[in-house]
Order: sequence, then C-alpha cells, then structure tokens
Amino acid sequence: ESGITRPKGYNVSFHCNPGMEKHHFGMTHPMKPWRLTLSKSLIYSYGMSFAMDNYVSRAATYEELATFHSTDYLDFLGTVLPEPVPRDLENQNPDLKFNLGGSDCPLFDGLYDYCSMSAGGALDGARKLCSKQSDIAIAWGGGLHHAKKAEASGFCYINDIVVAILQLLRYYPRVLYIDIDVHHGDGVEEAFFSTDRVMTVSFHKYDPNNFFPGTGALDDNGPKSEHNPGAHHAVNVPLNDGITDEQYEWLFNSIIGRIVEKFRPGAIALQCGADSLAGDRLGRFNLQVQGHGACVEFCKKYNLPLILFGGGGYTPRNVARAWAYETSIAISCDDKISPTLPQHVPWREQFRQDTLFPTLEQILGEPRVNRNSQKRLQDILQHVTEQLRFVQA
Ligand code: V1S
Ligand code: CA
Ligand code: ZN
Repeated sequence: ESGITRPKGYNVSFHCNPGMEKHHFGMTHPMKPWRLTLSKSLIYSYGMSFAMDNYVSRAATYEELATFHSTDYLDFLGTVLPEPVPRDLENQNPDLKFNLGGSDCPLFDGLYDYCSMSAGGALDGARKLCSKQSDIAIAWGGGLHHAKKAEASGFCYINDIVVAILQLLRYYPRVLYIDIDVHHGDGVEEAFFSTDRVMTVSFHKYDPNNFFPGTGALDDNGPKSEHNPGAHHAVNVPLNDGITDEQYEWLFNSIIGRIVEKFRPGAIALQCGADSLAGDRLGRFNLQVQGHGACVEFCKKYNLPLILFGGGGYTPRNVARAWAYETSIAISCDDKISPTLPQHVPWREQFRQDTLFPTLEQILGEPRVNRNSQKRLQDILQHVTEQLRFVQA
C-alpha cells in the first residue's frame, strides 16, 4: 500500500520507451541510458504508476523530427554506421560531419532509434497537453537541450525539447521554457532566438573557458538586431560552483515569478537535468533532491499545462532519486512521498542509503565550496528584472 491515490480531475501522463534504455554511448562515456531504468524502477516501486496514465511512447517519425532538424542532418544521422573501433579520447577525428562521431557524440549501435524514441516521448507528452488529456506530462527520456538544427552537441543529437515546444506552439500563444540542468540550454535558446512566443530561461554553471558549452552569459539575451521580436526573450542565469538549495530556490522563485507575471505563458516546459545535483559526475553544484524538486513544485503551482523533461544526470542513484521525487510532486496534492525508499527496489544496492533525501555529507563527504555570493545573486535578479521591461505579453 503506497498511500498514493489518484487525485480527482488532475491528470499526469508518464511517457517512456524501454527501448531507449539498452543503448550504450561507450564504456567511459558519462551518459548512461540505464539511469532511466533505475529511475523508472524507483518510481514504480513507490507505486506511482497507479496515479498516472502510463504510456509506452512511439519513436518520432522523420517528418516530426524535420519540424526542427534539417533533412541533410537527419539523412546522415539515419545512415551513419557505428564506429568499428572506439576512438582514442585524445585523438579525435578532425573532420566530423555535423559534429557526429567525436567522443562527446559518438556513433553507437541503434543511434537513430535512440534519438527518435527520446523525441517520441517528448512529443507524445506535448500532444497530451495540447489535447487537455494531461495537466502534467513527464518525459524523463527527453531533455537533450544542446542539439542544433544540423549539429549534434554535448551528448545530444536530436532536440526533443524544441520538437515538443513546436507542438505546444500550435495550441498555446506563448511557451515558457525553463532549464535547470547544470549546463546552458544553448540548443533550445538558439532555436527560438527570433520569436517572442517562447521565452527561454537557463540556470547553469558558467565559466566560458572551462565549462561546457561556454555560452549563457547574463547579458546574452537574444540577438538585438533590427526588429528581432525574439530580442530580450532569452534569460541566462550564470552561476558558480557550490550553489545551495536555499540560494537556488530563492533565485529560481524570484526570477520565474517575475517572468510568469510579465510573459504570461500558456504552457511551461521544464528541463529537469539532474546534473545540477550535488555529487554529480560532471556537475559542480551543492543542490539536494529537495532543492531540485522545489523548482518543479514552484512551476506546478501556476496550474498551467506543464511538461517535464529529463536531461543530464551522471550519477544514476541521484538521477533516480530526483526524478522519482519530481514524479511524486507532479502526481500528489498534499500527501508527501515517504522519505524512506520502498522496501523492495530492484538494484537496491545502487542507492547506498535507504533515504530519498541523502544529506550533503552522505553524498559528498565534504560539500563543495560555495562560490556564489548573495550580492552576485541579487545583481543577477536585478539584471533579469530590467530585461523584463522590454518584454510584453
Ligand atoms: N564536462 C564534461 C564532459 N565530459 C565529457 C566526456 C567524458 C568522457 C567521455 F568518454 C566522453 C565525454 N564530455 C564533456 C562535455 C560535454 C558535456 C555535455 C553535457 C550534456 C547535458 O548534460 O547538458 C545534456 C544531456 N564536453 C566538453 O567539455 C568538450 C570537450 C570540450 C572536453 C571533453 N572531451 C572528451 C571532448 C571535448
Ligand atoms: Ca541549464
Ligand atoms: Zn547537463
């Protein structure tokens, strides 16, 4: 008995395709599609599937992917063969077509299937919101925010988020995109650079020379070229190592609160990259499951159609905890999920502790030094507030 019941008149749909989970980027590559298996297993062990509509998503069609991606790129992606010999990390092939085949975006068996399944889940979720069959749609297999129209980048080949937002734009005049992955959501930002119908907001670690992808400075707010309606519609929140739950929540709520008030979106798309959690293999922040989840809770309070995507997340036990907690936030009214992991969870030993909310000490031993001063965070909020003067709904 999980204690989780289906709230009346409130629909959450869960979109996944188990076919995604068996793919491998390579032994040393940080992206492990298996983390989706671990997340789902925790979600199901809590009994959450009884409180949602569960769908095995389709693979997106070529035509659906072509709503954003160039056909040259899709044709190449659909025909390239996996590399027979794993490439030496230090010795990358310099003439990669569409940035495919390097160590970040390797060519592996079933690559096209993997990408189209990721986009299929996101698109199915968006369609459920458009048809009002769901209030919240969840696609943890999506969130691949770096992919460009004709280029792979940072473990992302197909931008499922852009494809899903394009679907939302058929029904909603304005869509707010929020990205809490530790990396800058550059692909989504660029895709909507010239429209005022999508506002993109990314919170990320910013260090132009030492942290991928190096873009997303505070004053990069969309091209201010003559008569670009998209000018001022990109919000960037550059952060330093070690930010805490308390600071992040304050900044997130203040910024998103002001944006929703001014931009008045008809739907919200939230990328929940779990590499912003403490202890992530690639991340740098001190966020806990509670602080990460608080962003979902805050967005849910607006009662707007909401789609949740996955994204980064390179320490699978933390990814599973965060996405399970966030699934519980999506489905629950007031009843809180048990902070103790269910008694029977497959791969129980993966989780190390039996709590959903490990402390920073449990995660890291020694937390990272926090390099975000309150003054800097206030300056960021001030900049965003001034930027919003140029935005009208
Ligand atoms: N940080 C980081 C990182 N680590 C790797 C990597 C490590 C081992 C491998 F076998 C293969 C790749 N690549 C990177 C970053 C890309 C991060 C992408 C994040 C994706 C997301 O979470 O936002 C969304 C899913 N790439 C780089 O830093 C580029 C390099 C500049 C340095 C690393 N080498 C391997 C490639 C070039
Ligand atoms: Ca981000
Ligand atoms: Zn990331």
